[in-house]
Amino acid sequence: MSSGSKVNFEQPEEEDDEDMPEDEEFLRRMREKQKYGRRKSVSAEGYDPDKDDEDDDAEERIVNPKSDEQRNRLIAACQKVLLFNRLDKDQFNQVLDAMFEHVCQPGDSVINEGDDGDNFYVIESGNYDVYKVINGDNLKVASYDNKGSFGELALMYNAPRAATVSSVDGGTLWALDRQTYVRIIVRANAKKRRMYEQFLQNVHILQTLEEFERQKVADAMEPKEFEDGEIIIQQGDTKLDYFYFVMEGEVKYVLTDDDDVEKEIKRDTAGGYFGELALIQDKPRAVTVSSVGVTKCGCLDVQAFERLLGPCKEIMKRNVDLYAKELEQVSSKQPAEASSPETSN
Ligand code: 1OR
Repeated sequence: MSSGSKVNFEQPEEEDDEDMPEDEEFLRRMREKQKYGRRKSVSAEGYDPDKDDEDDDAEERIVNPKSDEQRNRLIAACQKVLLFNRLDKDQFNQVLDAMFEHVCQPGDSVINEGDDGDNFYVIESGNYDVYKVINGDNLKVASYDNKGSFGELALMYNAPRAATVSSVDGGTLWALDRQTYVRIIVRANAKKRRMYEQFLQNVHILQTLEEFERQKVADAMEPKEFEDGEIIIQQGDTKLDYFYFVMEGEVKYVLTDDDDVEKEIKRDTAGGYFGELALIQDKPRAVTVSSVGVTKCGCLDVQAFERLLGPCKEIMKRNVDLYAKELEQVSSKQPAEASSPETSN
């Protein structure tokens, strides 16, 4: 555990079998654990993401007992974590079993830059600031506000902690140990990485990135599927959460003017991207983006966008002028050219 952090390994409360009939798998594991006395052991493992899935069963499973109340809070916090979306039910349950509560006091540093990675953290509550030493100065580079997760980089890339993360006002985190993270998340990620890498190779703005940088974008991308007509981004929204690539299907951009008249600006298909403008300019969303038919997108959260697409931002900024022209055209009621950002295929 990182120095300076206060960790609460919450003790299990007395559990009555009748109270949790829905979680039989959990109980079965608990009984098995008691029967065979299996202990957790955390090793400085290397990992092979392409290892056969059958090997998975041979590996030690970590179970940190929890009360019903804790498990419910844990599930609620984890439901918002995109990284967990691609896990099947069994994998997700194994992750839930292994996670443990980590209560922070104000000012605690949960992660220290340069340390070895021990855990991945999901935020249940509290604000957390991220600091990084840049040119000798310890600068605040990001913050998390009562949601999100952090600490994946050191575990994913077997690297020292890239930044320091500390609790501002105290709060509750859920920690997942390195061994389980590598065994389940990194392995599940390998399949996704291959899928996204192929797609990203053909995305024009990413051509300036090195291959390993593209790989990191692939790792950070999460799939989101939208039904026909579903609103992906709402004009005026100040919640700047994600940046999107269109992977399959089509999206349309609609501007609602001051008289509440809606005007379609343009459409984008596979290879196009959207959502960067508000993130770059730190302004409310400029138009509404919705799906035309079922549309599959890959998205990056705002931290990953900042961290990984920094080198591409200059190219994206060029589109700001293009957007302004498109909006101008629409506002002056001239039909918009079928132009799209230079990144779209
Ligand atoms: P980690 O395992 O390296 C520190 O431990 C965590 O802070 C890291 O994983 C990320 O989850 C999280 N650069 C590096 N790490 C960041 C950053 C970041 N933001 C959050 N983390 N930024 C780039 C700074 C030049 C800030 C991006 C907004």
